[in-house]
Amino acid sequence: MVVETEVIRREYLRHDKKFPHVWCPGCGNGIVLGSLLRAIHGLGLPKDDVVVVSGIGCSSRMTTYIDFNTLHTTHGRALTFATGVKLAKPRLKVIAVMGDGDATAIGGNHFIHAARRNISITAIIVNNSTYGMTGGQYSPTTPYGSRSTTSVYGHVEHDFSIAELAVTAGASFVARGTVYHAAQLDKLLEEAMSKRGFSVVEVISNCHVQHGRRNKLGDAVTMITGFRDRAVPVAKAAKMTAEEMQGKFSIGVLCDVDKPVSTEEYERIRSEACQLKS
Ligand SMILES: Cc1ncc(C[n+]2csc(CCOP(=O)(O)OP(=O)(O)O)c2C)c(N)n1
Ligand code: SF4
Repeated sequence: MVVETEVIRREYLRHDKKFPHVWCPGCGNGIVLGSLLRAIHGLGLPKDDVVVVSGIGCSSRMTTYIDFNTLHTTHGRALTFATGVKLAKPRLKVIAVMGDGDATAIGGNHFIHAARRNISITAIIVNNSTYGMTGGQYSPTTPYGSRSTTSVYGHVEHDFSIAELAVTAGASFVARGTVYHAAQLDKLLEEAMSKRGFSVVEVISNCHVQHGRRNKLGDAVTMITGFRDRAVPVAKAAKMTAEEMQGKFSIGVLCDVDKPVSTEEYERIRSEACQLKS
């Protein structure tokens, strides 16, 4: 395991160029980064075949540190850039890393339509319930009643579930993990990256500096172990009542279906059109 970690560190990090990183000590983004690298390594994907695209936010800084083909793009537009890359080079493994604000507030429509289109991209959404980078404003996943810099007396809007939105919008594979369950997260990311079609992994993570501090949720360790206590495996959650699930969330695979994939459909139409022309 130590050797493996050393290999991953040496092989996949741009350690000469981009460290030290910008993340606060204890931020879950580091755990997600580790999981992403272990999953890519585990699948044996050649580095040149991997494209990682991100938007803007603390989590989106991930592309700066990793040695693949990377695109650090504009806020809310990671999936639009990723879609362009995938359409131009369908054989590449395209992964988009986003925060909850990036993916589901400013980028919300792009997220819904990437799922509906079922394009073969893996979306990793680091859900820390806040806009971490810009100082802790509320996002679509900030819980009702929570304090943030834009809801100092308690948030009056209701949060939604990113994973359930992805299922409804038509993604082929949807899973939810947490930064506490790192080994499970490695596996979920491997499954998502192996899937044809749009795959989504929502990762429940901690921003103890912005969301945690304002809501007295404790330090990084307290928040991360809190995920252990609140997470319920999907199969068990299905048998629990809404009251029993109060304050909890399910983890594991929420949806895994096979259906036509837009990149393949697009290739078919393209070759049919080329034949008609010749
Ligand atoms: C068009 C645009 N609007 C707003 C911003 C400012 N901005 C940068 S990061 C960010 C929020 C990031 O939050 P999230 O996506 O949840 O990621 P986190 O930092 O929590 O990982 C915002 C609003 C921007 N860069 N561009
Ligand atoms: S502000 Fe929050 S999300 Fe950003 S690096 Fe710090 S702990 Fe992580």
